Amino acid sequence: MKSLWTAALLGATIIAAPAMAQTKVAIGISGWTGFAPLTLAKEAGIFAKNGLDVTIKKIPQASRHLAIASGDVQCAATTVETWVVWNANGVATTADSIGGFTIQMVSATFTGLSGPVSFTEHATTPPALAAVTVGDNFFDKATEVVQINHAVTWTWSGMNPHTVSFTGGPESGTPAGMPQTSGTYQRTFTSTGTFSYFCRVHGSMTGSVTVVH
Ligand SMILES: [Cu+2]
Repeated sequence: MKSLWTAALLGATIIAAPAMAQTKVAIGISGWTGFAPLTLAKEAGIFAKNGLDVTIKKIPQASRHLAIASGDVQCAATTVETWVVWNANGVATTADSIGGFTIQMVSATFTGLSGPVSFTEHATTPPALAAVTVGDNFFDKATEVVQINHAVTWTWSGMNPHTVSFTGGPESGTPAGMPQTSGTYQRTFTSTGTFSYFCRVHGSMTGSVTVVH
C-alpha cells in the first residue's frame, strides 16, 4: 500500500515500532524549510534508533507523487492542497481524521515497514460549502474539496450550454446533467471520495470534487 504524509504541519513527530532489522524507507521532500525536521531526525539518528534506514531525496513537487507511484520513494512530504490534487489524480493515499483543530493521531501502513507508523498532525476543518463557476469552456475551480454531507453549487456564467455530468465516484445512479446556459446546480455529497465530472457538450471540460470527513 502506498501512502504519504501530508505536511501542512510543522513539528510533526514520527514514531515507529522498533524493528529487528533496519527497514529501508525513502522519503521525497522539497527544499522547503518546513520539511527540515525530517532531515534533522535523520541526522540525529532518530530513524535509525527506530529501525529505519531512511533516505531523504529532494524531488520537485511536480514529480513527487510520480516517485511514489513508481516505488522510488515510499513517502512524500507535501502540503495539504497539493495532496488534494495528487489524490484527485489517482495516487493512493491515507487521509483521515481531517476535521478538527486538535492534534490528531494518524496511523498509516506502507510497503517495507514492519508495523504501522503513527504521527500527529494539526488538521483544519474542510470547507462546509464550495462554489464552482461554469464558464466557456472551463470549470473554476476545477478541483474542489468539501466536507461530507455538504453541498457544492455550480453557477453557469458563460454564453455556451454546458453540463455537469458525473463520471465517477462512490455514489452510483448520478443524473447525467442537462445542458444549461444559466442558473445553478447543487449537489450534496454523502460519501467520501473523489467525484469526477465533465461537460457532455465539451468533453475536455473536466472537474472533480473531493469529499472528506
Ligand atoms: Cu461545456
